Amino acid sequence: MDMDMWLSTQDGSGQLTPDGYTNVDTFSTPDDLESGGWSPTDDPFMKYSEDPPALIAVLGVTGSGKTTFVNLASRSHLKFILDGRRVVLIDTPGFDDTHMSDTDVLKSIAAFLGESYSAGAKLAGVIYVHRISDDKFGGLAVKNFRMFRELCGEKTLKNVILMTNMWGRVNPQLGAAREQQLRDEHFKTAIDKGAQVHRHNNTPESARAILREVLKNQPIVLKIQRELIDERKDIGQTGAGAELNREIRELVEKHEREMRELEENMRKAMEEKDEESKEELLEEKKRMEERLGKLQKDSAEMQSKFEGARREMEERINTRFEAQMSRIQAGYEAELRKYEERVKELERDGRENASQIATLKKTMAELRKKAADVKRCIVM
Ligand SMILES: Nc1nc2c(ncn2[C@@H]2O[C@H](COP(=O)(O)OP(=O)(O)O)[C@@H](O)[C@H]2O)c(=O)[nH]1
Ligand SMILES: [Mg+2]
Repeated sequence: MDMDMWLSTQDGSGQLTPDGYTNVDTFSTPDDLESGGWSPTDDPFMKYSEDPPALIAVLGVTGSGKTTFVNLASRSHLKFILDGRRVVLIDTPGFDDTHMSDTDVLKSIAAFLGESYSAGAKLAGVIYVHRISDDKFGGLAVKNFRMFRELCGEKTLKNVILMTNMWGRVNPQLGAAREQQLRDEHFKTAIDKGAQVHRHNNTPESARAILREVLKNQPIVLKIQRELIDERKDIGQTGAGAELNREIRELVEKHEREMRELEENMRKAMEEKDEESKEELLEEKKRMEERLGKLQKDSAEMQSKFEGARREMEERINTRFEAQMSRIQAGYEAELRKYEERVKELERDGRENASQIATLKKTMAELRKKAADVKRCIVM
């Protein structure tokens, strides 16, 4: 699998660099997000101080420059400290990845976002990357941007940065004209609801300026996070899941239409005894059938994949929850034992401590109740 969604470790010695980063000792962590190896609650980086780390997700078409930006902004560490703030950059695969189906891409992004939210980690913002060097906002851009909008929802757009890059590959005037067109068309509704457009010129300074812009934000809960955790929807029932479903259905229909046209042309070629065209059309038909088969398979597998992802996510959440609760329960029990000791001591000392003993016993009863409540949580 390509390493699009991952986090690496950080090393260094705790000193502040002139550009605002702090080098810190290794935060050891498994590095493969996609396999569920990284969990926000088990990672010491997340507990480094009381102030929760800022999670920033980076989305966009495959090849738009997400990984390059993430590496530049984080100095290849992905988890880092900038201006004293802990930051985690989340690199994602695009909805058009060559190695992963769109269903798998959504599955992995959704599971990660759901799990982080249930662990109490919120996002400081989302960066959507778009190449200004693209001469049009093509089909893949439209699809990725739609999925992005569905994942984020409307209310979180003020924490969204629409980042244009690859300015070096386009004449500046043309780039500026395209930028204006994006503002007027594809990005318009997002901008109207608070999204900001930023240029990135592929330098560390430019990447840091964008991070600092995101870090000003109040943390948010994305639409998909609310849907998965608060509303307990399946991935397929979320806005993003429904959008993907629609995209796939549309493509299947388009391919089926094209297939019928091909067959019609083949029939004509046969009537006209045009062997060459017939051969070509046969080839084309075979390719089309393959594409259609793949899409139909993806569509059919979608539901079961999404259900599997939900189950796995819940299992991971539960396991962590149980561990957390067990720790809390053990804490109460340890405290209770201390109280018991104290009561015994006071009882040995004589009757004049009766009121003190009564108070302690009341606290003990409360602690026992708390421990029992926590235990009930675990059993459920
Ligand atoms: N000129 C230019 N090239 C870039 C920029 N960002 C990425 N690239 C190149 O674009 C290609 C795809 O980038 P990558 O980060 O892998 O895209 P991803 O698929 O979105 O992660 C690579 O060859 C990068 O070197 C940029 O800001 N400017
Ligand atoms: Mg990448």
